[in-house]
Amino acid sequence: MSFKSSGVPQGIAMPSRRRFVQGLAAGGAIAGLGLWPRASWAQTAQTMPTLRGTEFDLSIGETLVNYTGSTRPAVTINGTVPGPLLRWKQGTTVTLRVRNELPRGSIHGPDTSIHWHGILLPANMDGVPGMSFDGIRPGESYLYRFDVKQAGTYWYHSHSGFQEQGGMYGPLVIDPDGPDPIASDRDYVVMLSDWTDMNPAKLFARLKKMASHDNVYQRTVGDFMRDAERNGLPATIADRKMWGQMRMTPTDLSDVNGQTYTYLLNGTTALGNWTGVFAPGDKVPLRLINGSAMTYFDVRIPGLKLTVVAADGQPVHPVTVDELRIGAAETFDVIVQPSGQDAYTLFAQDSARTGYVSGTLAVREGLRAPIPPLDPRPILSMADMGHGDMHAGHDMSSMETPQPAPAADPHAGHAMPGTNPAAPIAADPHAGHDMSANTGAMAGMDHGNGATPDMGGGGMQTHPASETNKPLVDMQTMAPTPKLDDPGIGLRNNGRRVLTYADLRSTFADPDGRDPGRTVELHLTGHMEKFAWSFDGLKFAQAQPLRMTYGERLRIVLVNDTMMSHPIHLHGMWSDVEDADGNFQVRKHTVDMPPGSKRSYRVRADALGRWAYHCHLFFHMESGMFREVRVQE
Ligand SMILES: [Cu+2]
Repeated sequence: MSFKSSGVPQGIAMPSRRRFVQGLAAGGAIAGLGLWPRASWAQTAQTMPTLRGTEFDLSIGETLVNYTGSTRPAVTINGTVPGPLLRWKQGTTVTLRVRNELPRGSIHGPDTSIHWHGILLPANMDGVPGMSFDGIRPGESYLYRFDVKQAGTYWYHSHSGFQEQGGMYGPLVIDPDGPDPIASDRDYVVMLSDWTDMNPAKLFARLKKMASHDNVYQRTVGDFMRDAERNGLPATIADRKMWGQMRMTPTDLSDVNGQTYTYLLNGTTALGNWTGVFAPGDKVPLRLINGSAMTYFDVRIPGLKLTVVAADGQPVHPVTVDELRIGAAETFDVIVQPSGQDAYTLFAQDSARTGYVSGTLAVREGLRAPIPPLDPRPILSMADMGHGDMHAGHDMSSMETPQPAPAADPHAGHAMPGTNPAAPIAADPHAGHDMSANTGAMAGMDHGNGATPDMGGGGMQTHPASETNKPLVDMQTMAPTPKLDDPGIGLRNNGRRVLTYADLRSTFADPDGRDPGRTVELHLTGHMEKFAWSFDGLKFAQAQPLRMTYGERLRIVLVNDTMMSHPIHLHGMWSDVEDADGNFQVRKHTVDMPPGSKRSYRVRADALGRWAYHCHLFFHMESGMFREVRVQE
């Protein structure tokens, strides 16, 4: 029966498909409407909808949710945010029938798709419209069927329109066909995400118009006086002038933050208090998934150590830490062993310290432990942005010690393409160094051989010609380094042992074994004020696909020329991250790139077809930090 013949007015969803998902305990306003068909006050682990087996029916629809006191339409999978936990088994073939039941006129429509993040599969099963798949039109279905080759913790999400920001994501766990390294009676998925009441398309429009909207934390006159007293007036004036010329402030840490977002843990807010029940002494595996659109979370459980045993679904040598940063789209499996307290708080604050979500591990439902305060707001330093230690002795950070710049070139400066190179940018007398001589003949940046690249050993960083004098590039890094052992901005010297990328070591050797046959260098570029993001200064529409030959092993070197972190995700193939010496270190599907970093990974081009390659910060991808990778015979 169609909408028309059923007499349901178009533009209004079928009531049966609308369902209230309660995230905020202050949701009494909805109760007043008398619409509580199947409300859940707190989505506990016990009630997280889980689908197991090899055959799955998933319905994409619109569902009313309330996380803030206001009721909004979310785009949902089988009616919930997140969608159901899918539990597959390695070695089976799964069949997933995904039906587009978005109502006509939905702000989230019309087409939809599901991408299985980090899963090896044929290109036409990857779910990216415009690549090897056309998307799923209203009222239609798509049949996904593929062999499950891997095990571990993953997730899935829409790759259409703004649906991922609108609530369309869910956890995915694949049980191994052999013994499970983290087998346990109870393992919990902890899926973190960011919700906004805004129409995501309008949020994107706001970013384009006023990228700094959420960065309301301008430094004050008081800060200026304090810095002047400590560092001297000329240095302080030069510092402020430099930041002014970069059109940002040292407190710009994220584009969208707690000013706009309500953070969710398994689809509920901190007030909803998701609770995982444990028996004292149990080893409890937690499968941390960052399913957010734009948020880096710093996660810890005061009173408990986190033993990290897997990253992006793949096992790593166990490493025990107090805290970890999880970038958008990354997953970490950690094991905790609670004992001695009845309740512990699982605390996840955003990296800019503008908000948090929390849940509880407890011996029974209904308990709580204290929730720690947000950490102090970090301040960016020049070293954070890979510009070397321009201000030796000038500590720009009042809250943390800047990283020593390992490759501090005395000429390390900071270039802003398109600005007058003669204009001094900072106190550094060498700043303003004309970069054009270095950027001439680097088009493509394909070095043609697999020789271990210079990963920040001291030379001045070169830049692709396509990045020079481009309106969409507002800065370039001059002395980037891998920063693998850097906990990250806001996490240094905080008294806690924080996971770094250097800690992540796969339990297996390089699964390919060959040295890369060639090296491709790509720069992550952007213009803060225009909210324009790209690879090599070229937006997706302007760029040629990155071509790979089927079967080849190549090295990708990423250089982050921006002041933002970017979690970079290659579809269809693994990203085998190298250490600073170019040796295989850890297998991932999403590689975090902090500001001023230069990191490399190996790719085996073993999947034919057209694949998406992009920043997993949703609005960065939308604004152009996206490339097609084409693997051909
Ligand atoms: Cu990005």
